Amino acid sequence: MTDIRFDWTLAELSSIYEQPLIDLIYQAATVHRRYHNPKEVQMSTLLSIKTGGCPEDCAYCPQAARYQTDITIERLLDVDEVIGKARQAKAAGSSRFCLGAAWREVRDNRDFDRVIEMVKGVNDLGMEVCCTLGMITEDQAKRLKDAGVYAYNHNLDTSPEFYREIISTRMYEDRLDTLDNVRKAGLTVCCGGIIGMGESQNDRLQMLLTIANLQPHPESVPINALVPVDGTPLAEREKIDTWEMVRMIATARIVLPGSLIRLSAGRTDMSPAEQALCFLAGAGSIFTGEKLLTTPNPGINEDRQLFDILGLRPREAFKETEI
Ligand code: SAM
Ligand code: DTB
Ligand code: SF4
Repeated sequence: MTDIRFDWTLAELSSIYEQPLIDLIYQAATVHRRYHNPKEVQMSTLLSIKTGGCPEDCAYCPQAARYQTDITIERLLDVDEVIGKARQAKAAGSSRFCLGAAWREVRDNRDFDRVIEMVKGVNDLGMEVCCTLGMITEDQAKRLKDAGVYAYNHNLDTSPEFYREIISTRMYEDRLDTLDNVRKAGLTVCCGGIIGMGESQNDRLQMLLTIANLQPHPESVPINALVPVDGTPLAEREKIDTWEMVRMIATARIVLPGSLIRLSAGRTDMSPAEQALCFLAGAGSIFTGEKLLTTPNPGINEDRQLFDILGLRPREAFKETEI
């Protein structure tokens, strides 16, 4: 039996990641079955509530104002529109609805008041509400919690070293501070990263190590494959090898036994068989719906077919991890 540990070392993570793939998947699947129901997959739907025009310089991101990308800039959506989309997502089987804004940070202004109204409305539908709004203070996080937010997403994205090559407008420390504020406010934490940006294996494992040493572990850990977008500095990056995605998910599964590992961005480039390997390796959550924030995602029909083939079913909202 694997205990939940907070003292992993890089050497341990490397030896897990580098073992023969067959053994790695088996080990990860064993942990997955010990802590979770392998037939249940959380379906989470994203909605970009404020799109583009972001002052940050995240090299992967189509929403950074400084890159010429083919997105439509949109101001903060109306509350009713957001609740309508959440209702549709719920009807399609989604249990979590995540509001994403192209903001550097949350400000105490009328826009934030409006987000609070959106949260209340979506929470009233019985869905887990998640927000990803950039950096946040403890007081702001508490306000979200009081309005009914269940989880806050803020990614570390990569290792502290490689981070400097990807983002210059904020520090790794700022990210850790936000995660701390989210935790102190009593929200659950959703924190993961991106692979395929040109980072080394060590960078990936360093990121995982930082996450694995957060106490408690984030309840949800999204592993994104870079979606290269024209106009961004990473537009020409090659697609990440699926085996690396599987290894990353499996390693995360093993070192974070109680967390839900999310097979996140990048599914449109994966075949059903490749995605099946990720579920076998311990992915217990996906983003559903035609769009992530600004880029395409497999539609609900495709995902229903995949679930039917594999014998998977959507996980209910507010379900405790089964241990
Ligand atoms: N602006 C907020 C922030 O940066 O925290 C919230 C939204 S931001 C788009 C959320 C996360 O999406 C990023 O931290 C990154 O991990 C992921 N992301 C953005 N663009 C991506 C891309 N092209 N491929 C993969 N993941 C991406
Ligand atoms: C996460 O880890 N991935 C999601 C969510 N958290 C906010 C975002 C992926 C964005 C992919 C690029 C886009 O659609 O704009
Ligand atoms: Fe802005 Fe977030 Fe995109 Fe960075 S990832 S440019 S902070 S929207």
